[in-house]
Amino acid sequence: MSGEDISQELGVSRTAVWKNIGQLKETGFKIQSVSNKGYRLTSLVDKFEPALVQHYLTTKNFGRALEVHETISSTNSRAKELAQSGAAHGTLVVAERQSSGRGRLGRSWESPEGLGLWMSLILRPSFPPRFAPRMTVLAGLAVVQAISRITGLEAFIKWPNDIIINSKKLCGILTEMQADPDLIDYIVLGIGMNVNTQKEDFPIELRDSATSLKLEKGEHIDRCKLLAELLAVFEDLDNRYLKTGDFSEILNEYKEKCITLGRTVRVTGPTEAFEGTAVDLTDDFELIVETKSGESRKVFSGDVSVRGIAGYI
Ligand code: BT5
Repeated sequence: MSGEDISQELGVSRTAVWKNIGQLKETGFKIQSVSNKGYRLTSLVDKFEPALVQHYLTTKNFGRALEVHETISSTNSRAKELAQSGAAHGTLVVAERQSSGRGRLGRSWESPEGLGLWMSLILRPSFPPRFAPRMTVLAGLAVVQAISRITGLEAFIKWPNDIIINSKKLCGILTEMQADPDLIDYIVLGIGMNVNTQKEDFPIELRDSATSLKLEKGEHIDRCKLLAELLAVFEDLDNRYLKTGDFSEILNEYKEKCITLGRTVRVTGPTEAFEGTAVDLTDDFELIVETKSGESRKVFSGDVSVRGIAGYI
């Protein structure tokens, strides 16, 4: 496109076009300039460039307030700070790299630069705190649906919060909440997804248990498009739940994608460990496990390993 056409279309001077093209190139967009012809965009920047993310966004609230970091300790920690100081429902924090990404129970989350989706969304739902796990359900389903739409890959959920492809961990979800006994102040929903990670980018101890979209699909994935799709699907699910107030249908969709059900599991709780078969989920998102002696037990915390899936030792 010629500089003249761009300046006319946008109603700005040729100098402004030239300056902005220079800035875009510095950001990482690949733009060829051919004298007397114009500019050609040959590739987009492989970064969470706010303008690019906004360009793809179709949501009303999710991601409309956006903070992007090159490096941050943890997007969840940053989102909690923002939420404490009043950030709105739907505010999003994204980073290219986390220096101390967090998993559950004090574990760490590998978040190498430019290869993943490390994000935290601030939510201020109006339901009571005991329903907070429902957000994890919505998030898990949203991740699975967004992956399917962007890559065509079928992902599954390991209860409560791991996303699995080919028996390996692709993504983890960390839900944190600040609440009074009967009112949620905020939920920070952290999602960590390996997107363009190659095998050698993972630390040795994760190479057999972790995977990425690129490893599974065999091609580079546009992280900005993936982010926008994920937010769109997530907001849709959230609206659907808000509108109907009916969670059972959504929980049924989750169950269909839940790889834990019907399998042998090992539950490691704070005080004891036992094995059994995972048979169902309750409406409160507890896992029902039938032990070998025929006892039916509800699990709502603790770690559950699934035989045959990443992490079962
Ligand atoms: C989780 O914890 O799976 C939740 C991870 C949430 C990460 C996101 S990133 C954005 C936001 N900001 C944060 O600081 N956190 C959230 P958990 O179920 O505890 O799993 C942690 C375990 O997964 C570790 O002990 C490793 O074994 C494994 N692991 C660590 N990094 C991994 C990675 N990149 N891919 C696959 N597995 C990983």
